[in-house]
Amino acid sequence: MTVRIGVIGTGAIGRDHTRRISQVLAGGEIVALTDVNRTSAEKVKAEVAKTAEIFETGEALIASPKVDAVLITSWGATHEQYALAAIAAGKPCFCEKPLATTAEGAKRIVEAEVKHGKRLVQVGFMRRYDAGYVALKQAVGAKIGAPILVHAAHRNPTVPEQYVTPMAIHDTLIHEIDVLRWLLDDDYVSARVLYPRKAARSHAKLRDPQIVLLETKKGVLIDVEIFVNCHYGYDIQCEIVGEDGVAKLPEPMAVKTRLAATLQNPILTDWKDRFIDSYDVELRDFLKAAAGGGVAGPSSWDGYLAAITSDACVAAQEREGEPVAIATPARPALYN
Ligand code: NAI
Ligand code: ISE
Repeated sequence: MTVRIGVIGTGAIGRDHTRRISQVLAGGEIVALTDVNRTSAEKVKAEVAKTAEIFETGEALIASPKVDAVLITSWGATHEQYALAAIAAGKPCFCEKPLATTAEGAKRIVEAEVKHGKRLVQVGFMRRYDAGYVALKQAVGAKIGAPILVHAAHRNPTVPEQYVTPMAIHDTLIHEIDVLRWLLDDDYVSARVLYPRKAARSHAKLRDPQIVLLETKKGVLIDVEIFVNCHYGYDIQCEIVGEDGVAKLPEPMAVKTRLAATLQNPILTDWKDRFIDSYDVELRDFLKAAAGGGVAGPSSWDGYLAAITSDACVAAQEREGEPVAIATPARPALYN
């Protein structure tokens, strides 16, 4: 069966996922597009989805009988309204991270899905599909003994002007929040944020870089550096220290050169390239489950727990250095 897909938000990742479904993956067809900026939807239609119909609103796209399943790739603060509309329509939806920009918003999605009685939302936590993270998880389980410490870094070369301090958490750190909970099979109990001096490339509304310290129920201490104006590249690092050894996330494949008396190893600069395979695999998973009318992969529950932690980290940003407690609610049976 070919799943007929509608895409809400045709910016950077909406365009890339549209290209992926149209040109790379089997099992899906982009039949509908919408964006508050109609010109963007028209451009994406012309480039990678020639037969798609352009809808005036996300709600109209979700309601259309032409659309079997939905991709929500608009700005984070708009995800909740579309996820709720997709659940109300009984249609599977792939919602880019964050599920919602607050825990309250994410909770409303969980409650709607539980009421509906069936999972309909996959959250775009693509790192769970990344071959490097999957290998790291295997090493943590089988080789290095029980984890004690995690050192991680999330570095972007640059971010747009409208990127402000809390986005370092709900737009950027949200990836580590989810993938480390999954890697360690653990939950968070507290968060702290520390700031060094502000980097020269930052701006008035962005404290960059920053260090987030997370503590887990099993007693693991995690430090994550978030540096979104690091300039030199897109660099994701993760090292886990266990009882018996240390496991490190592999570097992306790159050709080393020996030139002009220098040994060089290139570093990627764009998240689209760094996780290109993981996006393919997560959407293949989505298309497969959506063909049967459901979803698999990271759930609304995962999105909700990430949002609870994200809210705590934003509060910790405002209380520099002070710990903020994180409580994990009881899991509804739907997500067992
Ligand atoms: P973007 O700004 O390039 O594109 C967002 C698009 O959504 C814009 O064209 C905008 O006009 C449109 N839009 C905004 N509000 C809308 C609404 N209410 N209805 C319809 N369209 C609307 O942003 P980008 O980078 O594509 O990010 C989009 C989402 O994807 C964000 O939630 C972001 O966190 C997530 N993302 C995930 C990545 C990952 O690695 N998984 C990578 C980049 C983005
Ligand atoms: C962006 O939205 C992403 O999800 C990227 O993976 C992340 O590195 C970046 O910081 C976010 O802004």
